Amino acid sequence: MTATTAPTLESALSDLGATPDALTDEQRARLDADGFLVLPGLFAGDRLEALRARVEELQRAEGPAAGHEVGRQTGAAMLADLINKGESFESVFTEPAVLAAGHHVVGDLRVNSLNFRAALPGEGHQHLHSDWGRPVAGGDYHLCNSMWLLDDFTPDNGATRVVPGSHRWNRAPADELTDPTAAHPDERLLLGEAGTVVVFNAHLWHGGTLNRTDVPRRGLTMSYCRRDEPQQTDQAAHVRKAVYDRLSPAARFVLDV
Ligand SMILES: O=C(O)CCC(=O)C(=O)O
Repeated sequence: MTATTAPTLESALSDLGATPDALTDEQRARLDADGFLVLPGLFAGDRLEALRARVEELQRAEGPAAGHEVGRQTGAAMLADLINKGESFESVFTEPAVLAAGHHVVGDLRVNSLNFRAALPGEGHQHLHSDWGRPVAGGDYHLCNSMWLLDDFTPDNGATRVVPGSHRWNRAPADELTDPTAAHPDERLLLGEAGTVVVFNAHLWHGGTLNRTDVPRRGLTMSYCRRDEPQQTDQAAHVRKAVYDRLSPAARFVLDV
């Protein structure tokens, strides 16, 4: 009988292709300095179409309850617990470059959650915030997020804004800003074509902006947390048998199921 070896973080990342060469040194340096990294065309083509189609099906099926697992937001359409809601989402949390970036930011990681947010026409503006509730010092990061652009993000349709470098400030926007809804002098809009992924250190100050068009601006948020932190979606509690059975040992390790 052959004994199977339980995956380790290193073996899981390696099996999934999230090896050191999944990112260049320059990309890692940019993620460190700016707090975000744009990866154009990462899932353009059939993958993009499959994800859009599944999101549209789920929105029809879930109706007004959609997003209830993580709490609904005014001005936005939400979906949550997506890893359990379609096979096309399984290649999102195992995407080598994004996983490698998550590992670079938080070290020993597991999936935090995979959700969907669409800024609705005429709405969607958010406070500048960090996804981690409190400032951290010395690069002790707990959370890395990524925005998967299901539509082009344009200056008009509610693209995410970020304040480059703010993840290194060890300050919370709510404590620093008189009006966290106002434009920040250093903010930048994350613009790109559908099929782009923007990985961002979730300690970076960021937020959705107002969608001035008449169609929703859609994106998936795929986040990883440190392995010793609670997940936004408790994957072991939620994972469906069909999903578990399909996943490789390495993917199960990253999901922590
Ligand atoms: O959808 C976006 O542009 C950003 C969403 C976000 O930052 C959030 O909901 O915390």
